Parts: sequence; C-alpha cells; structure tokens
Amino acid sequence: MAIVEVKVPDIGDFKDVAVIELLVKPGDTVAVDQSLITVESDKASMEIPSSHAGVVKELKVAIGDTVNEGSLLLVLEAAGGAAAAPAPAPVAAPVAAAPAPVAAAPAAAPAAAGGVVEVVVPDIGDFDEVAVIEVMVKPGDTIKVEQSLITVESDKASMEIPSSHAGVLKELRVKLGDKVSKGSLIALVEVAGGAAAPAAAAPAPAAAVAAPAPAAAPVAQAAAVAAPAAAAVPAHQPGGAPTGQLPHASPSIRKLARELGVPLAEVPGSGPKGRITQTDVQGFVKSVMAGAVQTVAQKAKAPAPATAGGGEGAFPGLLPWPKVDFAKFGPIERKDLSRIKKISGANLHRNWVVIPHVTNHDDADITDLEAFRVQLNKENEKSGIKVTMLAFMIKAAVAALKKFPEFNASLDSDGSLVLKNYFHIGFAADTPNGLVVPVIKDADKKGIFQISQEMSELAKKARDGKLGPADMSGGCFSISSLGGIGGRYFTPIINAPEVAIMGVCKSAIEPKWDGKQFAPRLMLPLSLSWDHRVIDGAAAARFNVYFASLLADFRRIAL
Ligand code: CAO
Repeated sequence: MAIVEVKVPDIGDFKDVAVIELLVKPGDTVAVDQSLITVESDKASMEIPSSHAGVVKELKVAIGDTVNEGSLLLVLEAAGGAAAAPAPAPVAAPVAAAPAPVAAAPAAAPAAAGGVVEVVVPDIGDFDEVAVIEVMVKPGDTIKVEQSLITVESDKASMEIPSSHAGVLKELRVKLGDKVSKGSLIALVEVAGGAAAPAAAAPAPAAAVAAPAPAAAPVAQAAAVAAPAAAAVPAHQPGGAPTGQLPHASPSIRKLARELGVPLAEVPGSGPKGRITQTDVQGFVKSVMAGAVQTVAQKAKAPAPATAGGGEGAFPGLLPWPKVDFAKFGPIERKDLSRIKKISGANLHRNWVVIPHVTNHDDADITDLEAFRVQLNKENEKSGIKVTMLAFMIKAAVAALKKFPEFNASLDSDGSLVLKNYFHIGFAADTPNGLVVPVIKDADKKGIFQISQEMSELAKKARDGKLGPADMSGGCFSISSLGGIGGRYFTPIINAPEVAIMGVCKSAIEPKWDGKQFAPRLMLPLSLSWDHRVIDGAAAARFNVYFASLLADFRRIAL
C-alpha cells in the first residue's frame, strides 16, 4: 500500500479559491476522478477530483481554507499498492473540473463600432458539450458587458457565461438543454454605440433590429469573454444575491437531486452563502418521507380542505418536526395513537390551522336552573333518566341558533355560506380511546328528558366504541362540557364545518352583587369559539349573553 498525496491540480487562473464543501472523509474509499472537495471562486464553482484510487487516510483541508494549484488536499492509501511514487505536484489527473483560463476574446469587431455581434461561448477549458441549464436573458433585454447570459453545467462544475458586449439582445441562439462548446453561438447582440458602424445608418437601434443586418454591417464574431477574469462566474454571486433562478448547489448535488427527484429550489441550504449540501438534500428527503414537509408539487396535489376559503395552506419557512432521541434523556416506551385519536387529531389539526378562531368567555348564573334540575331529578328518580346541565344547554343552544342564524351555518367549498334550518347539536364525549362528538338530531323537536336519555345512550355507545358514522354526522353546533371534571375556561376547537362551539367548565358558587349586597350565585363558565370568517365579535358576544340569559332564566326559552 502506497501513501499518495493528492494535491490541487492545474486550475487555470484560479487562485486562492475557497473550499466550500468536503465530499469525502477519512476512511472513505475513492475512485480516480471522484470529486473530493468543491471550491468556489468569484468566477465558478468546481469540484476537484482525485488523481488516485484508494482509501482516504487524512484530510488536509477544511471548509473555509483557500487553496491554489499544488495545495495538499488529502493523503490517500493508494489501491493495490500501485502508483507507489508520490503523485507529482501538480497532480496530473484530468482536470475536467477546472475551467481553463479563457483566451482573450478574438473579437472581430470592436463593440464600440455599433452593429450586431455574435456572442459565442469562450474557451472554457476542457469543457465540451456542456448543458445549458439556465437562460438568464431574453430578446429585447438590454445587457451589460460581463452580464451573465446563460449557465452551463458539466458533471463537475457550473458556470455562468457572461456577455462580451453591451447592447440589446436581438436573438437567443440557445435554449435550455442545448449542449454547447467553445465557439457555440449564444446570442446576437446589437451593440450600443458608435455612429461609425454601418448599422448606424439605421437611425435607432430599433430600426437596426428590424432590418436584416446589411452586408455592409458585418456581424462581428466575438468571443463572449473579453478577459479571462470574466470567463465564468459562479451560479450565484458571493454575498448571497443569486444572479439567476438556480439554487446554489454544486453539480454533483444537482445530479443527486435530479436522481432523487428532489426539487432543489425548495431545499434550504446550510452551506456557506446558503449553498445546498448533500446533507441538506438528504435531510429534505427525510422530512418529506416523514410527512413533516411537503414539496410544492405535493401541496398542489393535496385536496382542498373541507372548509372553504382555507386554501391548501403553505407555510413558508416552516421547520421540520424536531427529531429528538428521547432515550438519551431517560427511559421511554412507545405506543401507537388510537385509531380515534389519529382521525380526530387530523381533523382537529386541520380545523385549528384553517379556521381563524376567536374565543369569548362569559358566565351564566345557573343558580335557579340547577335547583330546578335537582328537583327534576328527584321527581323522576324512578324513570332512570338523569338530567344534567348539558341537556339544558342543548336546548339553550337551539334557541340561540334560531336567534343568531349565522351560527347555524357552514362555509361551503365554493365559498358560499350554507344556512341550516335544522338543529342537530353535537356534544364532545370523552372515551378511553379518545374524543368523539355524537350528535343529537333535531334537538329543537325534543324535550329535556328525551335529550338526556339520548345523550346517555350515545355517551355509552361512545365509551363502548360502538358509535357509527350516522351518530356523529350532520351536526350544526357543538358543546364541549368539562363541567363534570373541572377547570374554569378553555378554548375549544371548532368542529368543522360548523362555525362555532360552546365550551363549558365546572360551575362554582361566587359572590355576585345584586344591587344591594353580594349574594352567593352558582356561576357556569362559558367559552364560545367562533369562526371569524363568518361571525363577528359583536355577534359572538351577543350570542354568549343570550345563551347565558336563557340558562339564568329558562322561562325565556319559551318566548
Ligand atoms: N358544573 C358542575 N357540575 C357539572 C357540570 C358543570 N358544568 N356538568 C356536569 N356536572 C356534574 C353532573 O351534574 C354530574 O354530577 P352528579 O354525578 O353529582 O350528578 C357530574 O358532573 C358528571 O356529569 P357527566 O359528565 O357524567 O354528565 P354530563 O351530561 O355533564 O356530560 C359527557 C356527559 C358525555 C359530555 C361527559 O361525560 C364527557 O364526556 N365530558 C367530556 C367532554 C370532553 O372531553 N370535552 C373536551 C373536548 S376538547 O378536548
């Protein structure tokens, strides 16, 4: 096994170029010509290939280092013991990566003379038949000298080809996907300037564009590059201001992205100047697979949410879900969410994200109603039907929906508001497997006892996991009561496509001023969440006040 030093080969005019990416690490087996590092100058980015095959023993450069021809990159244990002699410096490997310095433009006609010039691909070193991956100008554009016209990409480097002349672009002679080499015609440019040129016979550039180039106005053939320094600029300028639409990534990363079908433009780059690295591409793929991120194409295919007006909902800059190794911090166990939790969770998530929720809190004085309820239950002990406050609230909800019809509504998928003339009230039921919302149908036509009985049957069915879809569909408005448990107020999530939900907590005796003195009153905390696309705050406050007044004096329900 021979130890070989791999150095930066002849990279033309490029001096002090920064190492922006390490593509191998100690222990990696590399092949001849395999890219080892990516360097970037202010003219191009390129990958430096290995001159030898073998196993990387030691890296001699780090990200941020600057290198030149002959700089030591790494130490390699050469495969098979061949190439025993240390590689001559500079390494004689084929330097496909390095654009050779571009020869001075053999401009046949000086730009200053005016007229139409052909802008061609300059000497770009070993590059031959490189693909045009971006066209940055269009006919009619006024361009400057050295303004980038196209981006070309080989398997080792990408570079922008600048214009050799200033003027108005008359005609593009390349398109995306074309293969170009030194001398390929990129564009015809009507150069700014000089009255001396025969084309100046045409009084204005526009006329010159319209007229076929007269024989007397020779189309000057000029290399695209006037000076070596302008040969090729990086696909994105240093400082982060992209010159084109392409994401900032090396050719090998572009290739990887193409192979994986990754939309590179959607991958956040973590490298210097936002450059996209292999890790970024891999991380993006993982996030998409885990469902934490959707590509633009996936979002476009996603069905619109059931509620109208929400749109598909894109969240620019949304971070992927944090990936934490919890076992690092202590013992853990894993279990699957129940089927109900998975279904209700997805619905709650959509509703929470899509609906602009607002919650109004209020209190209802239920002192008299509670006394009535207790009395009622005493009188009907034998019936086996127990009346809870929830049954009264369902009747109060029906009356409030009648008074405020926009609460008994749904936004349809075409954006119209559907107003309902029926009164089906859902109630949230806590079950061992999760939350479900059975619905009391036609609550307006039912009395307190019938509602209480249906509620207890539906609640039992819910706990036994026996509710069918019919038991849970068609709701107009929901009530979520935590009164049997405790708490003061909360912010219930609207059960779409409904537009409001009443959350109720545990009633408590509170001192209330009756005009003369404080009196102990049983107060029920109310939390009404409503969809601000349909309901205004004033209407919500009125709904709450009315609802509370019904509970305070249930006789009002007959009015
Ligand atoms: N204030 C004080 N006490 C209340 C009350 C309130 N607002 N509401 C109910 N209570 C009392 C009842 O009177 C009953 O008392 P007794 O046992 O002394 O008679 C006790 O609390 C238990 O009532 P309950 O909860 O069994 O009956 P209910 O009709 O009020 O509720 C049901 C039925 C199915 C809605 C309820 O059991 C339930 O599942 N609640 C949870 C709903 C939920 O999870 N909501 C959250 C959704 S958001 O995640």
